[in-house]
Amino acid sequence: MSKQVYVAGKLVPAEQAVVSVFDHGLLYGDGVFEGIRVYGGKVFLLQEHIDRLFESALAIRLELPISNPEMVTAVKDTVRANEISDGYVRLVVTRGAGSLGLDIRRTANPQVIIIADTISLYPDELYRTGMKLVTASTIRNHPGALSPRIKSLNYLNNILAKIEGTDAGTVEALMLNHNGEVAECTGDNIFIVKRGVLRTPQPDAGILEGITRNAVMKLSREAGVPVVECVMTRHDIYTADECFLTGTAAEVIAVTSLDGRQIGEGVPGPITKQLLELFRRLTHGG
Ligand code: PXG
Repeated sequence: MSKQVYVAGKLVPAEQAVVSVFDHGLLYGDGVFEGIRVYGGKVFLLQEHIDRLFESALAIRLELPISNPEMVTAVKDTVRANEISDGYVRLVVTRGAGSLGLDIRRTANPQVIIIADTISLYPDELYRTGMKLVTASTIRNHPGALSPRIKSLNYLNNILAKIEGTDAGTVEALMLNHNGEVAECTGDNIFIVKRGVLRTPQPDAGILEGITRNAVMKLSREAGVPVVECVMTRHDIYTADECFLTGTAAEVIAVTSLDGRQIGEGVPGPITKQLLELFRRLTHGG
């Protein structure tokens, strides 16, 4: 069976799924996207992802050509057509083809693209041992320039930070905001545990409000572990009992050092392990 991609309102074989070289998504990173997991044939937290996509589009003044419920159906149809049981959906909306200029009034036909595929994950080993992080010198986008709450097609900010992590031999990198406070990682949100309380930066710290983040905060509260959204500095991470990241691809993964400094006992902590277990139960319908 050949891979089917949703583009221009229908499913077509992958090799026929194309957009114009004049599309402002390509020319200017003018568009929005989502990354969603499929577990056991079910699209995980689909409505939350579509709602965030519509909010990102609203924030960049991009009017989607299909409605929210139509988008839900299109994603489900694409997953089914590709017989994906455990995998990944990439949902992309571009401004559409236009002239070689910034004026959006000269663009037409925003493109909705849906790709359902397999996903490459961090090795199991990393979940057992925890990952190392370094702080990138590249700060997160200033919210007054381009809000990190928008999941836009312009990810250069994060890519530059990720390169710094790769250069330092880590798979993720910590990004600070314009005030020097902890924001998030390049594709994951960050949490610490201190004296039995979960702490994470608030949305207006200049972060993407992760859907995994929100799900883990709910699981934590239900398990009796309080959660506080607050300003965090690297001092809080260096002196934390536990640290972990959350994200669609990563799920929940322990962080055991930052900038070469050991965090807590240097191994995945008990609350981190409990939340990973609870999250995995949630993804598997438990
Ligand atoms: N922060 C940033 C900057 C992200 O891009 C997250 C946090 C976590 O959000 P969610 O909603 O996933 O819990 C993200 C998500 C990819 C990819 O292919 C990236 C993300 C998600 C899925 C795939 O690079 N980033």
